[in-house]
Formats: sequence, C-alpha cells, structure tokens
Amino acid sequence: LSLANLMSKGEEKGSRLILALDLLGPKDYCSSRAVYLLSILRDYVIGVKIGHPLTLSIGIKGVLDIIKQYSSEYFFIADFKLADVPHIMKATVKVLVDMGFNAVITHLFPMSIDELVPFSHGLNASIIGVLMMSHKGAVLFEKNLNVLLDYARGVGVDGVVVGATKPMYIKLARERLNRDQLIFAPGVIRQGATAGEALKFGADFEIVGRAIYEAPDPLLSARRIVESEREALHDQ
Ligand code: BMP
Repeated sequence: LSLANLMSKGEEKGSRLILALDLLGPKDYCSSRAVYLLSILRDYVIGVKIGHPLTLSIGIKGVLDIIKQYSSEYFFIADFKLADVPHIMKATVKVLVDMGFNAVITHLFPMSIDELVPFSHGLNASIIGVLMMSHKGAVLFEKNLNVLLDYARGVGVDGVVVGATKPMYIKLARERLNRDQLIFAPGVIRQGATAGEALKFGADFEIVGRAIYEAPDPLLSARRIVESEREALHDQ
C-alpha cells in the first residue's frame, strides 16, 4: 500500500518529517517558493502535505505541476479535510489521486468513509482520518474520541492525525489502533510541541509547516528537526 512507500522513504532518509506546504500569497511567488523549498529539502523531508492555502494561491494546475515534478522524491498528501457523503468522498478522492496525490486526509466524524477506504486502496492511495486536532478548543474531538477511535480502527483507515500538542492522545491512539495504522502529528514547534516529542509517544510522522517554510534558513530548520527526531527515537 502507498503508506508503505512513505515508511520506506522515511527509512531511506532517516526522517519522519512531513512538510505542510501552506504557502499563501501571489501565485508566481508561491509557485517559485514551493519549487525552491522542495528542491532544497529532499534530504530531510519525506512527504509534503498540500491543502487549501497552497491550492488557493497557485491553483489546481500549479499543484499538479509541483506533484509531477517531485513525485519520485516525496509522498504527497492532500489535506482538504474532506467531510461529505460517501459518493462525493469517493469522487473527490478519485480526482485527487488522478492528480498524483498518494494519500488523502478526511474527517472521521461524518462516518462516511466505510466504502472510501477499500475504494482508495483499489487506487493504490491511502486514507488518513482526523482523530484529534491540535488546537486547544477541540472539545468535540475529546468528548467523542472513543467513538472516533473505534470507527477509525473498524473501517481500517491507513492513518490518523493526532495533534503533537496532545501527546497523551497519541499514546492512547497507539494503544488502541492496529500497529499498521500510522499516526501523523501536526503542531510541532509553532503550536508548542517540541520536535521528536510526538514520536516518543508513538506517532510515526511529524507534520511541520511554518517552522520550516517561514524559517530564515528552511534547510537548517528541517535538519535540526530531523536531528531531534533521530535523538528522540534513539533514546527509546
Ligand atoms: P504549522 O506547523 O505551521 O503549525 O502547521 C501545521 C499544519 O498541520 C497545518 O497545515 C494545519 O492545517 C495542519 N493541522 C494542524 O495543525 N492541526 C490539526 O489538528 C490538523 C492539521 O491538519
């Protein structure tokens, strides 16, 4: 499956780092900045998460060009946090996979992905469900965590998103999910979690945006994050 591809890229590069490429602004600037970042970060970054910010800035065609150019070097994750009825979910995922995305992030709470998971596997794409968001006010996720966890495990999502800012939930998800269901943790550095911390609690990958793409030296920042991740995993 496609997430096995991400795992092997991780082992190859000794990294668990996924870049959230949330560039917003003028089209030409964002396109060239995206290409620049992907051209310098290949030694440390294994996957690239693209969502509304970059897509609204550079358009679908712009995103398509980036995926085409870098598909052999990075694992591409579409993050539009889909939350719709089953037939729309399937149609949308098909378009995203045709664009070259390897995985798609969906919400779990509409409980509409039972058919989507096997459908996506048929397209050799993975589904990652949002289990626990990283921000403080995510009360509904906390209140319904057990239901969401059972649903995620039951439908066999390939991975879940759990905020790095909430390590106890990472630990819980790790205990409750199947081992081959991977945990993606955003919220590193700029939202307060330290690099490597989520991995210690059982996350498989860390998603980092601003701390890299807004850094004065993005390559140095990515290298430091990967070094912290390696230390965290080594200490275990
Ligand atoms: P940053 O590292 O700049 O804080 O960006 C975090 C990224 O992870 C953003 O793309 C955001 O949409 C995403 N994310 C998050 O921060 N928390 C969640 O709970 C789920 C997310 O997808």
